[in-house]
Amino acid sequence: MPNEFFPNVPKIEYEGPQSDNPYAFKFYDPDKVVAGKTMRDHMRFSLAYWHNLIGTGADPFGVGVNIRPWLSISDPMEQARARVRAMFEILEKLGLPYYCFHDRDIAPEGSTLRETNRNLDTIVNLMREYMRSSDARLLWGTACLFIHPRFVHGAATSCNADVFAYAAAQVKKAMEVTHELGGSNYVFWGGREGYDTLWNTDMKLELDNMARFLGMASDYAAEIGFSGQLLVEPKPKEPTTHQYDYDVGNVLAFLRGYKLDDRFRLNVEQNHAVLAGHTFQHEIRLARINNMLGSLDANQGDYLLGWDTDQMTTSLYEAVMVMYEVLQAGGIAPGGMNFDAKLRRASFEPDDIFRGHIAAMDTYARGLEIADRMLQDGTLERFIEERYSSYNDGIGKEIVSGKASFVTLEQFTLDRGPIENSSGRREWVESVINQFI
Ligand code: XLS
Ligand code: NI
Ligand code: NI
Repeated sequence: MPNEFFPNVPKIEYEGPQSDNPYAFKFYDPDKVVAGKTMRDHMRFSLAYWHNLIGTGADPFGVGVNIRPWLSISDPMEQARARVRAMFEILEKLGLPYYCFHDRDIAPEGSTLRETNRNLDTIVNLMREYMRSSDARLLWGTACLFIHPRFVHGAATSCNADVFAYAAAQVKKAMEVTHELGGSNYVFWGGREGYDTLWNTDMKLELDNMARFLGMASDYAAEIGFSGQLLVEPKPKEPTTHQYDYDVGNVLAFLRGYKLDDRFRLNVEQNHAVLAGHTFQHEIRLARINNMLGSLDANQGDYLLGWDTDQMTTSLYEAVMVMYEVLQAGGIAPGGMNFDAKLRRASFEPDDIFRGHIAAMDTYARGLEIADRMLQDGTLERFIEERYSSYNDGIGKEIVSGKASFVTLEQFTLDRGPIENSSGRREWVESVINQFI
């Protein structure tokens, strides 16, 4: 077990709910079988390279505060190598089965794309070596098309065709390395694919170009034999005022409109759902019932703040919602639950990386057990079935089987007396959930 950067942190084991050891799981017991699968296989937890290995804790009002020994190494490639060592130490100690990265998280840019690609290859080879003696696998790769100044107007939706070309070349390489590392998915998050004002924007061209870009990307994935899922990650705003991948509903309409919906699924994030004015459950449900649920960015936003705080999930209620949907989707594989989450700025010590992940992993583990008990019990599902039972026969059956028309529905209604409704019982339903929690 590597022990270079976190000498105070042991391998994190399951000790049970009574444990007061901060470096132990209280509820996440990876080998425990729930609903026919181990917790490890249900969750498919993943570490986000950017938040843990790159993030400094800087915010718009203050400088970086995080104590991260590898970040003080001045040679960029040496630092990149140290970050790989630090990542595998975190993965091994937490027993995390997956990780995710942006191309530019793992290796620095050179002066040309050719040089940048060479840097990337060096680090990818190093990662492949580490993966030989580790169980950790790549959940997804992605390309960072938003930090460098060239992406000031976006990437695929930039007004500058040279930038479109650069972005395509960059994504081509990012897909290749994701494939080389055996990635299960590839993610498109349009970091600046949107606009700040329509008064300088050709919206039609930008949307058409985004579709062209995604089409070319999926053609290229097929060309290199990458059979992982291609995922679009919706987000309504930030950094642009209006992001085109606004929410699940918008992305669905976009993909269908451009006939791309059979090539992509969705990577749904809690904080983005909240920013779009939805619950996470709403976004997961909408993706699930349209057979578009691909993977989850498992974090939590602050309901009092209007930006993407990317917090570690500690709300049990949130976790129950998530696992209730995931269980009903039949699982999240080949996607997973990626901790696209950073520690609060005041949690700046290296060991907080472990405490934060333990907190989130335990929260989802409890969420899983609670959701499983809810589904086994079936009270809510029976209530819903009963609530819609008018569609099982009579006029309801005619409606859902497509036999009814406005004429037959008028005939049915014209001479009938008052309609009877029954209560939706929201308060009771929510108290049933509390009984399970
Ligand atoms: C930012 C996004 C980003 C994606 C990966 O808000 O969540 O982190 O998950 O590019
Ligand atoms: Ni994300
Ligand atoms: Ni985010």
